[in-house]
Parts: sequence; C-alpha cells; structure tokens
Amino acid sequence: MSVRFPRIAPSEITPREVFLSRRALLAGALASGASSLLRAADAPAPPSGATPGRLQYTRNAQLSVSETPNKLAEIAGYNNFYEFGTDKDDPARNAGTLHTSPWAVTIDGEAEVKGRFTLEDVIQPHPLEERIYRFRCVEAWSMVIPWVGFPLADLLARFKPTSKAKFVGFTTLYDPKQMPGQRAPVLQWPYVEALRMDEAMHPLTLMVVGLYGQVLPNQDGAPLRLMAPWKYGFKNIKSIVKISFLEKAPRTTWNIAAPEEYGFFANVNPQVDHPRWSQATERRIGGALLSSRRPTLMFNGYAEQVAGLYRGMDLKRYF
Ligand SMILES: Nc1nc2c(c(=O)[nH]1)N[C@H]1C(S)=C(S)[C@@H](COP(=O)(O)O)O[C@H]1N2
Ligand SMILES: [Mo]
Repeated sequence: MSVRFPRIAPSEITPREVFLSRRALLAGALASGASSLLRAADAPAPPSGATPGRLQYTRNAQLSVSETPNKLAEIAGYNNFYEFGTDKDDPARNAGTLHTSPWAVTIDGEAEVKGRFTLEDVIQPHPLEERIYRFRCVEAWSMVIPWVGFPLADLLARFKPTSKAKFVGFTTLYDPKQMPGQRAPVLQWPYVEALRMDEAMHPLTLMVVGLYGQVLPNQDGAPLRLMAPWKYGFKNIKSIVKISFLEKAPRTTWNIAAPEEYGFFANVNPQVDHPRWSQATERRIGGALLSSRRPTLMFNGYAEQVAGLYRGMDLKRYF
C-alpha cells in the first residue's frame, strides 16, 4: 500500500500568532463538547450539563476492527508506564501526580517550522476520530482499544519536514517530581522512541488524545501519545513533550536497555520470537481464562495495510 501524503494547503501551515487567534475562535466553536484539555485558558467554561473531559470526534469505522473493545477499567487499570512504577497496577495508582495542563510540545530538527507550541496549538487544527485498534504488548498480552486521536501525518505536515528528515523521534516528559519512577534507574530517562518517516506518515499511525470518548487517563499517556497499531506496545510512547525530525535513526529506550531483545522496528511478528518467550500466541486481557489465548497475527492483523513498508527487508534481522 502506498503512503498517502495528506493534502494540506500551504495556508494550513499557519504562523504561531494565527494559531493563537484561531484557538480563541475554536474555543467558542467547540461549545458543549469542549474539554478542559482542548479549551483555551481564556475561553468560557463549557455549558453546565457538558461532561468535563468529553471529546468531540467522529467514528472511523473503516480503520476500526470489529472485535469487542476491552473495558475502560482494563485499559486504564493494566498499564506499562515505568515512569510511575513497573507493576501493571502502579500507573493507575501513581499517575495522578502528572500535570497535563499546561503542556508544551517542542518541534525540532529537520523541519521548516520549529519551536515550542502549546498542546492546544498542536491538537486544535485536527478533527478527532475514534478508531478501535488492536493493541499488542511485547509481553504477549493484547487488548482492543477505542482510541480518540488524529493522524500523525497531518501533524507532521504542518511543520514542513525537509528532505533530510528520514526519521521522527519522540521524547516523554522528564520530571522525577511528577514521575517518581524516574528516580530509579530502571530505564534510561527520558523515555525516547522513533519511527521511520514512512511509518510515521502511514495513515494508521495515530496521535492519541483520548480513550472511550474522554480525555486520556494519565496512566495511558496523557495528554498526547503515539499509536502505531502494528507494532509492539513499547513503540507507542506516552506523554510526549518533543517531536524531532531526524536524518538518522536514533537509539530508542528499550533497544538501549536490551538490544538483543528489542529492535528498532518492533513490528508484531508471530514468526520472530522474543529470545525469552514465544510471540506465536497472546493472552487477550479480560478474556475468559481458557479461551483468552489466541494466535498472534502478522503485523498485529494490519499486514494488508503495512506489509509494503517492509518489502524486501529481512524481518528476522530487522526485528
Ligand atoms: N513513556 C513511556 N511510554 C511507554 C511506556 C513507558 O514505560 N513509558 N511503556 C510502553 C509499553 S511497554 C506499552 S505495552 C504501552 C502501554 O500502553 P497502555 O498502558 O496505554 O496500554 O506503553 C508504552 N509507552
Ligand atoms: Mo509493552
């Protein structure tokens, strides 16, 4: 499948001042669906009756799987977010110390438009969609998750990457006061991840801001996280504060921690086992105990859309 470049007119690449006035306009237009996340600081409060944190979005059925989504309690109660502890129930208990507003995102590297932008500047030009995606952790468990977000490709295009930009790097917030897990040297902090440019521009690759129609719970990577659904969970970096356009592939957190176990690509592949366990099957979280084991699908079931990105590559070598 060829990678479609989004049709974004040059006028869409607006200078910061225009973003700011547009933000004020949008704050009014968002009306009852406005969330505190998307509302400018000076905007009127949502009318009473509106649920705080509720997002406005359209359903993208075409890019959604038809499997039944996991319950919110499962998705927000069984997490990997080592900045808040290494047990699956640590993030839900500890992520309350993360302050997601105000939030800034820095854009740097090989792009014409760079700088430090507010979260509102980053998100507001983009219509939000709900997409129900399969999610597969490298630890051989899986879920089905109704994310709310927008294509990463649309965001990247606004910053006009130069022809030198071959990779996109992402960095999580580093603040041990808010993220107590960063006081322990379990990983190299801050958490960093990256995609090849064609992976980043793929229409399935989502910038996620919500879950089940609501602003993301902190433990799931608020206020902004990545979701490339054909890759193992660890590629999908949470609480992003920096996006970098890069000439060369950077090192990535789990690859630094254990390079023989976690490659750069991290494509879900039932034929390439982790050195310490099989990837042939997975346990669906929340499923009935005996029936919850199922075969893992090539590229997590997205082979038809993404296999072309890796044509000719030895996936045992580039794992
Ligand atoms: N910053 C950061 N991002 C991260 C992680 C992390 O520890 N820190 N864990 C990764 C792993 S291993 C997985 S499986 C997913 C889990 O996302 P979820 O908790 O929303 O299901 O987040 C990924 N992104
Ligand atoms: Mo994971």
